[in-house]
Amino acid sequence: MTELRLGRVVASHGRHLIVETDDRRRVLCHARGKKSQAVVGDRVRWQRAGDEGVVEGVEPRRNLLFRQDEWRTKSFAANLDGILVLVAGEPVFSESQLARALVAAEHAGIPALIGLNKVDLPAAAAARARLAPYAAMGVPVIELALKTAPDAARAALAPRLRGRTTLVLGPSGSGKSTLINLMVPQADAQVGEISRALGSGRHTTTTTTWYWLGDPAEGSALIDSPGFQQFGLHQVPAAELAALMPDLRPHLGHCRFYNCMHRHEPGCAVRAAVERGEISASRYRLYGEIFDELSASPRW
Ligand SMILES: Nc1nc2c(ncn2[C@@H]2O[C@H](COP(=O)(O)OP(=O)(O)OP(=O)(O)O)[C@@H](O)[C@H]2O)c(=O)[nH]1
Ligand SMILES: [Mg+2]
Ligand SMILES: [Zn+2]
Repeated sequence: MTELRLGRVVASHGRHLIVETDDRRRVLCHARGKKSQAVVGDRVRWQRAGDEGVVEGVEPRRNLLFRQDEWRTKSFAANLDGILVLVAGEPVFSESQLARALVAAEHAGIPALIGLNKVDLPAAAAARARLAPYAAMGVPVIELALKTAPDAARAALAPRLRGRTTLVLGPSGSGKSTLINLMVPQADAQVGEISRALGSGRHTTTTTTWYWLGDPAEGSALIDSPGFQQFGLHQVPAAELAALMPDLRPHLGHCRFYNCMHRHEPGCAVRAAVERGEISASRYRLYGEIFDELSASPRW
């Protein structure tokens, strides 16, 4: 038996993985067993099998960002230092998706940052207003015009990304590819190499991809992921949801009933805070929407 080596998963596509060795060589690997458990960002043990490799095991993870509906779990990436949710005024972003991504990040213990892109467009004003509750609850919101003011955008992003592994999430059209191309001059080359190895097309939007920002020794990386329509949060028990929302959290423990779910109960400190304007109506509405989803019994 050949020896097991350590590597990092830098792309995944179905059962195929690209593993990067510590001396930066990339090897197409297959996962042992029925289903690949490894995701981008994982450290894995693998061994050679001809020109290719077989992943034999996944090292323990620091964290894992995933979404979960009633039936399926979909992992984004592992061992992250941060998540950058990129949104824009045009196309108008779904606040529900944004809120859900932030709850998932909080649940996984990963700090999140919001990038408001396309601030050159008139629609930015409305988007900025919709993001005000997020800025107020302590999520950094950085304004970007990735296409029309790239130098300023790079300067705003660079210190946030330095020395960290950051997953970029966001709806289609928000500017994720524009961001990757701005921050990673070798992006085309890196993605071309991966596409060739996976035998997939040039625009592999179904693939999650790791990009080094500059010299890998500096440890800065961006992970590009495909967009998503649904963002299920079934990994979160309904009763824990409020504690994962930083604007609701300070009011917990002040309700009349110790087991208050902050929906219709009298003497609810969360609803009182909504009435005083300390929690925004949109955030409380999203709390209710997600809470109801998590507390409903599974459909058959
Ligand atoms: N006005 C304006 N347009 C921008 C800006 N940044 C990106 N765009 C444009 O927005 C469109 C979408 O950008 P992409 O980078 O392809 O968006 P994406 O998030 O990768 O989209 P998907 O690949 O579909 O998920 C392109 O036409 C960009 O040129 C900006 O700062 N201002
Ligand atoms: Mg794109
Ligand atoms: Zn309450």
